[in-house]
Amino acid sequence: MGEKLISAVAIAAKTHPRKENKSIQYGTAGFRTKASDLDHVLYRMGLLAVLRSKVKEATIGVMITASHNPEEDNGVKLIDPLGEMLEQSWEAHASQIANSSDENLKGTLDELIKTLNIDMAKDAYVFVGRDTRSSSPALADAVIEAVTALGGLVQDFGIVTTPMLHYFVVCKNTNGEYGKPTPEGYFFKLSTAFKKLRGKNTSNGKYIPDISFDGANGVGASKMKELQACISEYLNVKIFNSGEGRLNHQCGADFVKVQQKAPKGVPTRENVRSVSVDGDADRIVYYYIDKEQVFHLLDGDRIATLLASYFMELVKASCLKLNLGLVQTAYANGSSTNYIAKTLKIPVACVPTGVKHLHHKAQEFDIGVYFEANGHGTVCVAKSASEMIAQAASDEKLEVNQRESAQRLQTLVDLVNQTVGDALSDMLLVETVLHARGWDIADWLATYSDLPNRQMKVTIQDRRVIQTTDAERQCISPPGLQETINEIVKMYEQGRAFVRPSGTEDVVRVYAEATTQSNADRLAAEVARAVHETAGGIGNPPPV
Ligand code: G16
Repeated sequence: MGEKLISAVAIAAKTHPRKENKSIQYGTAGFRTKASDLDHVLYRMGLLAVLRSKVKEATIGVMITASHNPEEDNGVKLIDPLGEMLEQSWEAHASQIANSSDENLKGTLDELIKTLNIDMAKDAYVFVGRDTRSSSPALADAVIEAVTALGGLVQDFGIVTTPMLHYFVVCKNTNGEYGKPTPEGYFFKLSTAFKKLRGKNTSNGKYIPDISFDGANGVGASKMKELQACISEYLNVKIFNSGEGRLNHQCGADFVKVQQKAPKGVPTRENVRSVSVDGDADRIVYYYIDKEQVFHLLDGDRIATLLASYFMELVKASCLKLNLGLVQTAYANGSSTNYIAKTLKIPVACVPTGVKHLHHKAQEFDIGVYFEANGHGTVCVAKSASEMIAQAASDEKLEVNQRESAQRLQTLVDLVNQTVGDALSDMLLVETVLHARGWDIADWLATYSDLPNRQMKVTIQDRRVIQTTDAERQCISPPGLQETINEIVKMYEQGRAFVRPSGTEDVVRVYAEATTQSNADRLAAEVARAVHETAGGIGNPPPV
């Protein structure tokens, strides 16, 4: 086995050398940077995936994508055995291996193998998937070469959405209990649950089974086509931005959420529910244009509240003693948090950005609904809760209504990709709830009113100088910045603002909300200027 490691490291230096002395960190969602800087990182992540697989004695996933970032970027995230994001303690190992010099790589790996007591004689299995970026095939090859060099077995799924790969990994490691680890298995599971929940009536009340789908010119579009083939009699999906334009360029979930406008490439159809997904289809936002041509966004907060309220309704109707909670980040609109706590009366928690944080918090509940405002989220159902639901669903002694509610809840759980946010599964969940309630999109919007908000980006010399605490709501470095933000925020009615370094782009993000759009815009601009002045801004300060 030692020989395999020696030759794998030799291949690293010869074929996948670390060309520059640039440091890179495993961030919010793995490594992300210019694709041209990633070859050595991907090869090394192939090596790490083998080590992880040996430690966990399970299949590990490697997804090559830069999701919402522009086409020229790329990235990689590792997927743990139950389809979750890589365990946090291993992020440090990943960064250490990625940043090691070619000469030190063998020493770094030896050290890790020794410290973690990894039995190199164990087998290793790695699933690989990639998005549609032109740089992705070569990066996938680098991963595959590394896994093979270390004696691991690879299954290459080619172009898939990120959540599909997460799903394959959990299916494989639970011996099919969660479903079949194939694209067909994935589409079958989702479409079967969706059709069962919908029944024969595709319309209901104000609900019309017609939707526009913005695929961000990425993998989401082709996978939506495959899903559509299974559900076409139940939902009419018109697909746009399916690869004819540039990936994520003026389209996709991130563009629609941040710019608060409709994407390019999707014809306006008044009052029609429309969705935008991102470059690897793990995020989704809804929007529509009303007859006055006003754009309305229904983001991750809206999806969270809709799903949580429906799950709660079914839990109550089936008389199950299950605790349900909702997890958000600082980006959640203040109105949504109020609505959850005061109207829905559901416990709500706030954690730092990154689905890994939300996912773990959500697992503390029997049913944990989590969503980032940007549309990234899902529902986690504890094993014990699933068992209770299944038991109630088949309990002949229960009243019919109680039992049927439990049956519906059980099928709803089947429609969820519990491993990670999944744009396709989330869309079918939202469509299920709207259909069940007989709602059109305006009814959904009417549940509460968002506070106007604005997001901005500031480029500074080194974004690591910005450090935060309290789920990123308070800035503790550089000194004095939080005090300045507090002074600015005080001037705005219901004003709220925070800053944080992005984990996927080389920028500092600024979020602000207030009672009017012009105030939210001005508040964001003033805070952005404070960041620029205090934290080493590059270029001209943002205009206020
Ligand atoms: C990733 C993460 C999300 C996060 C987003 C932005 O999304 O998975 O949890 O909200 O990046 O992160 P940041 O503000 O740190 O750049 P995606 O869709 O790009 O994988």
